[in-house]
Amino acid sequence: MTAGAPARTGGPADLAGLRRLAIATLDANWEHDHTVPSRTLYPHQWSWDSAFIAIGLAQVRPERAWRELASLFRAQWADGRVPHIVFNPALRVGAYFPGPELWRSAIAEGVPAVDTSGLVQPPVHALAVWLAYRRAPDLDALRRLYPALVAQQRYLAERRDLTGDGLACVVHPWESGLDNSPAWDEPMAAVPAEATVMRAYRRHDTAHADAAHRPTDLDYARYLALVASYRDRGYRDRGLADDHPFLVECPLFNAAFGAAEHALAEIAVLVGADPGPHRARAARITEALVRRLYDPATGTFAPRDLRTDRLVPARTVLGLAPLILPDLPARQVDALVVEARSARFGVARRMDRPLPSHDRTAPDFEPVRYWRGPSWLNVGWLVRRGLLAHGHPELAAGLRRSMIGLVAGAGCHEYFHPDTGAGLGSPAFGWTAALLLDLLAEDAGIPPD
Ligand code: 9WN
Repeated sequence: MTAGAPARTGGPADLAGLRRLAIATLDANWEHDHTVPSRTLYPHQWSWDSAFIAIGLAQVRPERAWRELASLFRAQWADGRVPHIVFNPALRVGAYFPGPELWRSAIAEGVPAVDTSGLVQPPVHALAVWLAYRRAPDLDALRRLYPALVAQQRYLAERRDLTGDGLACVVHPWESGLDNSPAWDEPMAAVPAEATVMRAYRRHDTAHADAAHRPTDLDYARYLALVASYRDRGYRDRGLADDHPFLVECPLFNAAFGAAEHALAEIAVLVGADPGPHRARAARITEALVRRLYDPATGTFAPRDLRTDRLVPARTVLGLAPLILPDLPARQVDALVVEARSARFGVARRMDRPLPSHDRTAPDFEPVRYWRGPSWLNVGWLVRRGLLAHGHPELAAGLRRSMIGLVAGAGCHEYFHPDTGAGLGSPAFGWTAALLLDLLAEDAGIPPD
């Protein structure tokens, strides 16, 4: 098939069927107070997954959307961090690797009663809360979540801005959400680890997905070394710059950080708080992103490795994420639109192939390996929002058609082959279903379920 071919999604009947598939996927992944990203690969609750999922649930299961967010924020730490995994205590040991016995969150201060990881993920939650509210207004839920969202931002601003430059840094590729992106190759090369370490563990992911579609054993050895480095300091952030081997300012993470302040300004008005400080912080984050992560030589954004103080050379889809900032200056918007339309990413009114996660002209582009080439709906959804925000409705429409076409062709897969559109990873993935519902909702005339 040609991925994204509009023919697959031509009639309202097709769209109604897709909508039913997405709802069934979310229903099947619902677990008492949250949605698992995947029953097999990721059976616990994940932070940015829950945010994307709530956006879709707000369309069809509004009460669940608010429960999803409430359960995630119940696991927020006293310092404001929202953990990237909230472990379900009912699951057997080994249901996911690395499980709670490796994270040992209870050793840290100010942790919730439930086991969690000690990392965070891109803070897309305030945006999700705002969008969920617009679809399914619940002022009490908004009032409860507002202080938690403010604390989440405060954690990032006060504990993760290691250089005082206005941006938050990530201390593990898992915090970026794009785990094995080529963007991390250079900073990860400095993390001491041997692939053979993995002989002592049993990876859970490769039992459920093709190993060729997943990160390598060397990647995992480094992931574990970074977890140990952070855990062994009790997940404290003070002093990270002295010896933690991975410290990076990521454009997607910081675009979400800025977009969160824009969303909080909207929410503040509704809950009777002052939106002014949120607007001021949003402006400072956008300014810092442009100053620190925009590369005029390439016309795109790139992560900055704080260990070398250099921008990483890989041109990945992370670089397009700042488009979601409504106050991104025209110069950077124009450059990112050129980048998005280039042969590297191929965004067009009529896209013949889906948006890849990495530059498809690069020698290290890998069409089936996770975040090193495949197409993912959450990133496409963010880029599409950015294109709409900056006055490019035709490109946004092309991207939307392409994403709907992927699910029409292959189902609610976790990721997709960026040439053929074949489904990869989990076949029943939460955010794919949820964000599809959000994309479909904009089409008038879809029959109700
Ligand atoms: C590690 C749950 C998560 C997503 C991430 C995605 C993947 C985990 C893994 O799955 O990461 O956090 O085990 O590979 O990369 O973005 O949140 O869907």
